[in-house]
Amino acid sequence: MFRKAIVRLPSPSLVQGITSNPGLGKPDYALALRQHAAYVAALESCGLSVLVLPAEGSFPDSCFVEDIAVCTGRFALVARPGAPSRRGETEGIEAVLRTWYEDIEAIGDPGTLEGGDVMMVGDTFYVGLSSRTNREGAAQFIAALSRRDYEGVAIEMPKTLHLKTGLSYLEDGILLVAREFVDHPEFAEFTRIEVDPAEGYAANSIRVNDKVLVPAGNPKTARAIREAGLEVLEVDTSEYRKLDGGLSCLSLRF
Ligand code: CIR
Repeated sequence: MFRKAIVRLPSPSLVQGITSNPGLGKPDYALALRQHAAYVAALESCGLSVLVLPAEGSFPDSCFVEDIAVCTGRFALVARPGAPSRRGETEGIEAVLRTWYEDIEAIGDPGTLEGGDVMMVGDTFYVGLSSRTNREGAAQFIAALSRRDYEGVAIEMPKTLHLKTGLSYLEDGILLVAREFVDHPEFAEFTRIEVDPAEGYAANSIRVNDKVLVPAGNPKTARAIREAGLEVLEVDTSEYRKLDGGLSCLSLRF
């Protein structure tokens, strides 16, 4: 059960955020702000109390707050982004996390790890080895997990940005998988919902207590999740999609 979320407002510099797909165009900042407010309202409707951090203009991608920390039930981790332009985003997050956590660790040089590469399944944390999370960062995190009786599993990844770009755990043994992860042997035991290739962006959906937030405009995925017996809440993140960002990236939930 999640009770809290931390989000960061986007700043006007959002338009300079990293993207692998410039063809989608620049985000419309006014619309991004409205979508952010609706996202916060959606989290609140799932029972979370949401801390909204102020915009941070020097870091265009800083609204993707999921990447700069990992919040577990037993400790918090300050990440170390692999993207050089994002490295400074972690400054100040430890002080914020201190509100709830006494036990906080941090990834150290030469390790890099972004929270988008971490997927929690009960007491097991899958860690994607991506272009943003290196072996050293994953090893540091997995060591920190095992010191708290958690398990960590490093995952060799296809060329998706983050592990959760292509994979989302919806609880109850259900895993949402996009095509590149469908045959991944590590996830064979899950009840898998395969995302239609035309809706690949919806592989980044999030279970928040009794509901699953699904990006708007992905009807096949929304239907499949409903058919699995889960309640769906559609949330429009079109402006964040232009920067490869999705629903999970916009918050830390714990
Ligand atoms: C980036 O490339 O870092 C941002 N434009 C998007 C980050 C998305 N975060 C995530 O998937 N957890």
